[in-house]
Amino acid sequence: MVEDVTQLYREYGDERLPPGQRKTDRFPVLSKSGTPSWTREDWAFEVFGAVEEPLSFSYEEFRDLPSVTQRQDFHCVTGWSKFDCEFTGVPFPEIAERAGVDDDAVHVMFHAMDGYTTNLPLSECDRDAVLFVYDYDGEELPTDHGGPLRVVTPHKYAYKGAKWVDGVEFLTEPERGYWEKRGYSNTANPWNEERYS
Ligand SMILES: Nc1nc2c(c(=O)[nH]1)N[C@H]1C(S)=C(S)[C@@H](COP(=O)(O)O)O[C@H]1N2
Ligand SMILES: [Mo]
Repeated sequence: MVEDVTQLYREYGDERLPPGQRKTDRFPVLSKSGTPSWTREDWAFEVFGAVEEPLSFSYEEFRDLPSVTQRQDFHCVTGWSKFDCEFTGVPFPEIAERAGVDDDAVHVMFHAMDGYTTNLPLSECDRDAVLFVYDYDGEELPTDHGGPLRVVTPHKYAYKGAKWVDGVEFLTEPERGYWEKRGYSNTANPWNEERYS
């Protein structure tokens, strides 16, 4: 079953297409430094920081977690939006619950295999539309788009969704990720055009 979450824009604005964006039917690839290489055998996904129980998953273990398939929109800060992406993966709250997030955790840092990081307040990522994605349109997520595993954040510009994610860290203080330190908005709400800080 595919769950349609393309209506979440109603929380933020009147139009599905955020201001200053144009719709594309392609799915461009955007990466700070190319696609990292990895092997299925060595790949592991770690949950750590302010949690009761740090977790580690192999690719197969991750795929065995309860998953959902959602239809979502994708908004890049450089001005393109792609509607109706079909993503399959594990919702953020499923992971947070398994790790048991400490009461004093307020923030999250996502870590990726290319050295990329990105951050969000816990309250803004602990929602069902924030997915750890391994399949796109019913096929394994292409490596250029972040396979084996990436994050998607349909309520934020797409730089909040780390491709090649291999770690999620719970923090007791806010911190800034790769682009957030280099001039992109820390908050990244597309309907408010929060592009730069
Ligand atoms: N690990 C990692 N994740 C990343 C990036 C990156 O350079 N490295 N770029 C971000 C940016 S700016 C965008 S727009 C999207 C692009 O995703 P796509 O290449 O699948 O379109 O990934 C985001 N996640
Ligand atoms: Mo981007």
